[in-house]
Amino acid sequence: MAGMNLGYSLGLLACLAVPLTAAAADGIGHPAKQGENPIVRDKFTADPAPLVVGDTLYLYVGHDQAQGDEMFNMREWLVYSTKDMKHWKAHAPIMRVADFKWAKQDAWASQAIRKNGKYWFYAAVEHDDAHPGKAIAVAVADSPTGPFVDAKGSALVTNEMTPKGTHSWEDIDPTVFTDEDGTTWIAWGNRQCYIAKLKPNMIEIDGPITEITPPHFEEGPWLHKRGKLYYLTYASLDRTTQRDEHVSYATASSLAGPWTYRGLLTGPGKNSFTIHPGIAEFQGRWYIFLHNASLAIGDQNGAVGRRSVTVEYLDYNADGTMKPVIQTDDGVSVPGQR
Ligand code: FUB
Repeated sequence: MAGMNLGYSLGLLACLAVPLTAAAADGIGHPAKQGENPIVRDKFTADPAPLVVGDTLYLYVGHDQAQGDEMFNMREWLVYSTKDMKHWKAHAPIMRVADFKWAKQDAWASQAIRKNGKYWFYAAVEHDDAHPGKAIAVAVADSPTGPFVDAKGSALVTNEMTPKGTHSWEDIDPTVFTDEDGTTWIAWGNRQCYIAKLKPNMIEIDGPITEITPPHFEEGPWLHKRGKLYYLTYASLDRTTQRDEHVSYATASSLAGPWTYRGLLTGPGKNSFTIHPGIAEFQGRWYIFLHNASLAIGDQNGAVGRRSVTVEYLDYNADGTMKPVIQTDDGVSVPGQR
């Protein structure tokens, strides 16, 4: 999102008239064909972050509430759940940015993880004037649907902790992953990508913060592992050839790196400058969640700050590389090809 052109976003507002698919009575305004994209149709949602707990996949999202030509207006995080990837249940909002007393605004990208019987929620917010710039918050709950409360009473990461960064909103979009040895790692960033370990208490950084910025890194990193390979998937922007963010990825044989750039995974999200990957294995199949701005709700068109989460199957080649993902309207309503 860095360097985004406001004139461009205003232009988008003028041309994004997409009819709303008829809503059904399942609480998320879903179309008749379960599993189609976008997943949620009665609210604008962005920055999807899946978490699998037993037979249920929980999907954490930011609530896009931009009005008119506002760029972003995000005040709370929502969670949805499914047991079959087709029928989704809406739960109460899990947290508002105002629940972090030290934060000013911006319920930006987040991810939840389970550890030691608790659910830990990491999220990007705007810090108050005590530590100007974006920051990473951590909250905790006993259940994946909350209620989540501020776990630390202060930021986990502030702008001063990454002094070599090129701008004040670099500390956004946390992704968390617990390795085989039980250590939880956190990666985040915008234009610069950082990685660090978390202490066992989950609310403090343990040791150094290392910069690992892969080619064309923009924001939205997501860590996952399949077999012996670690993946760092992220929103990318080749500023010489691309207008909107795509998704690219890198792989490594250890979270400490080195990371090998593997190229593009997806194209841009329809009508959206931003895109944001979230990856999970659920019931024997891999999925990638993304967002686009193709949905209209009433008289509100999709826009830079009115996005909608989607899901696609994610498949791998024999060498562990991920097969390119084509973004579809069908989503997982159809069997998909491996
Ligand atoms: O949703 C606000 C910001 O836009 C996120 O933090 C970025 O990943 C981008 O999607």
